Amino acid sequence: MLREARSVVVLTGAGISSESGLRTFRGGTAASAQDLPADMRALWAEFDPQTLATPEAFEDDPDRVSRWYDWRRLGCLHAQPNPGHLALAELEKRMTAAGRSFTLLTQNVDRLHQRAGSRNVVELHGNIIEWRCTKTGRMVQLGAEPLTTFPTPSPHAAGALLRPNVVWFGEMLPEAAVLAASRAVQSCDLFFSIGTSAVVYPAAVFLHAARQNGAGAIEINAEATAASKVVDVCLRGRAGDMLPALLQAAIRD
Ligand code: BJW
Repeated sequence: MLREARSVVVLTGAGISSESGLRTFRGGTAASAQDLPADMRALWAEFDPQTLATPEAFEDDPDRVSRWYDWRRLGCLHAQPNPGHLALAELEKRMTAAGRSFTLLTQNVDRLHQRAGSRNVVELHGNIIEWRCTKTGRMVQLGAEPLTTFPTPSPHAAGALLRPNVVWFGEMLPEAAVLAASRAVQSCDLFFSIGTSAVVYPAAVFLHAARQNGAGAIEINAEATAASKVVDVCLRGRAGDMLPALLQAAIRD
């Protein structure tokens, strides 16, 4: 299917970054849970994305939520792209060189795809590396050091705070990202769902839209998910094993 595809869309989720040591949202444990500071370990243990990753949680307790996101921001900066990320970047390079189309939709906020060399990346849920002013929306580039004041005052407006430039539950996805994703999905003939539980909307809709347009679909996941029954093929295993193998098979003459 991959050898014949003219236009590929890949949707990735937290599972592809788990082999870089970043935790997934639903199920599983941190690759290095024992290394976590005690307060962060406690937060992960009780972490429910639907209650903590919300504007309401930030309003209720900006100190706790900012600390949590700053700690995760540093984790993302220190993490390295793994063979799954690298294989997708290589696949994009080869497909575009051959005049074919490749679009990577990611729900991940960690920027590991870009660091692996992927170019045509659509960030559906923003990113954790940049933070923005709660009043003006202006972006602030943070350094590699931990923030020192929580909650963090915005330099752009008196009384305003900095928040991570991610999409929380109940918030709209960036319009440009949704538009770019919808366009790519409309014209793709092969869709991959990789390392995502496929339960968060509207990202989860893209697989169904691609199927309705007649695209083939492949899932790569360690476990069965909401996407498994919708795809043509389930490749059950780790993305960091499956993707390099798939790349090799696809480019074989
Ligand atoms: C491996 C592996 C390995 C492990 N190899 N695989 C009812 C119906 C429909 C929609 C809604 C509804 N009620 C509410 C909604 C809307 C809501 C939603 O979808 N809720 C559902 C939970 C029901 N969505 C929203 O609110 C979105 N906005 C929106 O809809 O706007 C319109 C609107 C506004 C107001 C009201 C209503 C509508 C926004 C969603 C934002 C999601 N944000 C988060 C947090 C980002 C910031 C942060 O990082 O903290 O995004 S939540 C979290 O989930 C994060 C992820 O991107 C997202 C998806 O998770 P993902 O990536 O799939 O990870 P996991 O952990 O779930 O799965 C990992 C998978 O990897 C597993 O399957 C493993 O098996 C696998 N795996 N290791 C391969 N090595």
